[in-house]
Amino acid sequence: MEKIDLRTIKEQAGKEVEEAKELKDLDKVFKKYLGKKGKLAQIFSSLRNLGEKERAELGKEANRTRKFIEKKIKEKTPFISGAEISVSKGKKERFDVTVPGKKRLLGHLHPLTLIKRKAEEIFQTIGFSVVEGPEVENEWYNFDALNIPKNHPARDMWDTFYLKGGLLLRTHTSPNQIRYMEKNNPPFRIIVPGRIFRHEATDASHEINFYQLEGLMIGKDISAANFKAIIKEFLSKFFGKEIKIRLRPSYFPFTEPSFEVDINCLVCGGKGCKVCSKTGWLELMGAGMVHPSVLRAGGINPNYWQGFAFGIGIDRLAMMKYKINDIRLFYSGDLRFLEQF
Ligand code: YSA
Repeated sequence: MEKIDLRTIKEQAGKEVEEAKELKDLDKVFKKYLGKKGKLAQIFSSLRNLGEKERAELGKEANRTRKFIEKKIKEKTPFISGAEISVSKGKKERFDVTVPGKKRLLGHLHPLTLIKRKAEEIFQTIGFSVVEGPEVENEWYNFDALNIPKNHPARDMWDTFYLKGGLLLRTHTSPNQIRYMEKNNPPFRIIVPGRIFRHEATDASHEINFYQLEGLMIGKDISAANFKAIIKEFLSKFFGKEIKIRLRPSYFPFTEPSFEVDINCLVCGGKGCKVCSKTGWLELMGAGMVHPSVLRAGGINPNYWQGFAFGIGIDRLAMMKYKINDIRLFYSGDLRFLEQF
């Protein structure tokens, strides 16, 4: 008889705990079954009227029931109190003004973005407009229009990622020379910063994905001397001091003459390190006087107009500015590195 009572008590208490919606409901269940005058207390007090064996048996069972109900109430409490707190939020939430505040962590721009913006700012002060172009290009803009016809060995200068449908990931920012010339009449001076892609081996100064800043200035009698003056002006403003550079004759199908500009390595001060391949110089940009075929491809008459173009490696500019000895650090996602800028 008593055993059946205990089973019923267990079932009822369990059900009532389940159905409890507020803490005061749980409190009621507690009092009803586990309180001083609760159902279990009555059973415990009835034990004294029983024989030894029966008392031991029923006592054990009553203890198990008590533990069961206590556990149920304990498990349910956090669910109800959590809900009650969130319901009461806004209505009666109080702030303890003496609790120390949590420091807000502010993000910041990536070093390459900082360098890109700085370069844009300086070129704008010299009268250049900032233009953008697509990262996915076609062969016409990336190669043909730049005087690099199909099967021309010069295409191998750029290790290209080809996509489906005759498209590719641009291997330089130079396609934007054509895109801009098609839609604008000279004279003009523009820069086009952007991300580019090359399928090549990486090392301390080479990445497969990096950033360039294209420059193009077209006018009546723009010369290589103008190019040199502008680049020197840009570099001295960018680094805040006179910078040693050297122009080397080079070859690009889209410029004639062509040259490359090296900067005296600022990571090692020109002594030689892994960034400058122990030469003391780092190649910073390719440049030259725009080839007449390129002007024609852009719809500009080379008999009236001429100018220069250049492509600066933004990553290398950043390496020189911040004295970074490995380009791959920029793409490592390592916060210990990035937090320093
Ligand atoms: C040349 C003549 C022009 O009229 C206009 C632009 C140019 C530049 C040409 N389009 C070009 O891409 N030349 S380049 O292959 O020598 O790259 C230009 C610059 O990008 C390099 O001087 C270097 O600073 C950077 N660069 C090249 N490969 C790189 C790289 N930076 C990081 N990783 C790489 N793998």
